[in-house]
Parts: sequence; structure tokens; C-alpha cells
Amino acid sequence: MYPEIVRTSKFLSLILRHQPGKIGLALDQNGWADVDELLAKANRFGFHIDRPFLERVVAENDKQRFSFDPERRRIRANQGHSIPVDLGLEPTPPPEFLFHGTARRLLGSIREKGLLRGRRTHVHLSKDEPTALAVGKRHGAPVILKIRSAQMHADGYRFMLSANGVWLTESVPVQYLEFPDERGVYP
Ligand code: HQG
Repeated sequence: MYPEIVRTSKFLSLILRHQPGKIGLALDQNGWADVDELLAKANRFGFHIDRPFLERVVAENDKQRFSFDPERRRIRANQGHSIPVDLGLEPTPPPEFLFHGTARRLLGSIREKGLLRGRRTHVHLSKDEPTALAVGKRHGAPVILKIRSAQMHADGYRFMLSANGVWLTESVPVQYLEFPDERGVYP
């Protein structure tokens, strides 16, 4: 993404996922912010965005992190929230396996506790290994865990698919995780 789009995408992620109050904004219970209000408050805060540029940030976003409502009057983040919002996503049966990219140094804790959502509302899972690898690299030397998601679903765990293709669940107990050996092969 063009650097100014990256910078604005990061700012919008902060405001629309974590800290709307930083610019005096409030999200509704479904995570929506009024576009005119967002633009006015961002500008007053000193972060300059106009409507055409916002349209570009949404359209050209590498991960399609944001959506407009059908009238294009409101905007929200598609996933990644730490504040509780109801995205209205239907529980959806996942594929047989999903993947989670993380850092090697976190494996001890993950082996003990499974995957926990931390400060976000959900654990985020990827549909393929390349995507999981990119997520894991954000945290350090990466490792990809394989999740027996169909088995989890059969055992009563709920999964949801975000508007931008990220799988969300509340936690992944350790018995559904497969850890790769040193060659990256799963047992
Ligand atoms: C780890 C990005 C220790 C977990 C990505 C991860 C994603 C544990 C970190 C989205 C643990 C949380 C989310 C345990 C989990 N002990 N560590 N028991 N359980 N962890 O950033 O999944 O670019 O909150 O493995 O692409 O890395 O922002 O979650 O390493 O879709 O749009 O705790 O954020 O998208 O880190 O990333 P994060 P994530 P955006």
C-alpha cells in the first residue's frame, strides 16, 4: 500500500478497533462510526483525511480492513477489535483445518493454555499457511500452528468469518492444536 494509505489505515485501525475516544468518537454497538463525524473529529485531532482519501484507504486496503455500510454513511473495521462490538456475523462451519501464525517464543505458553484472545475480542485464524506466516512475522521468528477446526466445530465451538476473510473464534484449547516439528512438518 502507498505509505500515506498505510499511515491512515493504522490510524483508522486504532480508532475503529481500539480507541475511538482518542478523538472523541463513539462507535455504535455494531462497531459503526458516522463517516462525517469521523472525518471532522480526525481533522480536529490533527489527522487530516478527506472523504475521497478515506474512500481510497477503504478500497485499496491490502487486507480490506474497513467497510462502509450500503448507504456509505457509516464505516467500521471488519475485525481486530479490542472493544466489544457485535459485527452481526453468523456462526459458520469452518474448513477442516485453519492456521495461526505466532512467534516461537510464545509456544511454551500456548502449549500450556491453548490460543487465547488476549486483548482482542476473538482469536484470529487464517485460511492458509502463507497468510498465517505473514501474521506470525509481526511478532518475531514465526511459527505456524495448525488448528483442527472441523473437529472443534463438531465439538460445539463457534466460528465466524469476518467480511475480509479472517476466521474468528473465542479460544482454541490445546488439544485442537498441531505443532510443527523443526522441519515444519505436522505430526
Ligand atoms: C498470541 C492482524 C501466549 C498469539 C493480523 C499472537 C490478524 C498467546 C498474540 C490480526 C497465547 C496476540 C490478529 C497464549 C495467543 N500465550 N501468547 N496462550 N494465545 N497468543 O496481534 O492473531 O494487520 O492480538 O499467537 O493479520 O497476531 O491488524 O493477534 O501472537 O488478522 O489488520 O498472542 O491482526 O491484522 O497478538 O493478529 P494479536 P494476531 P491487521
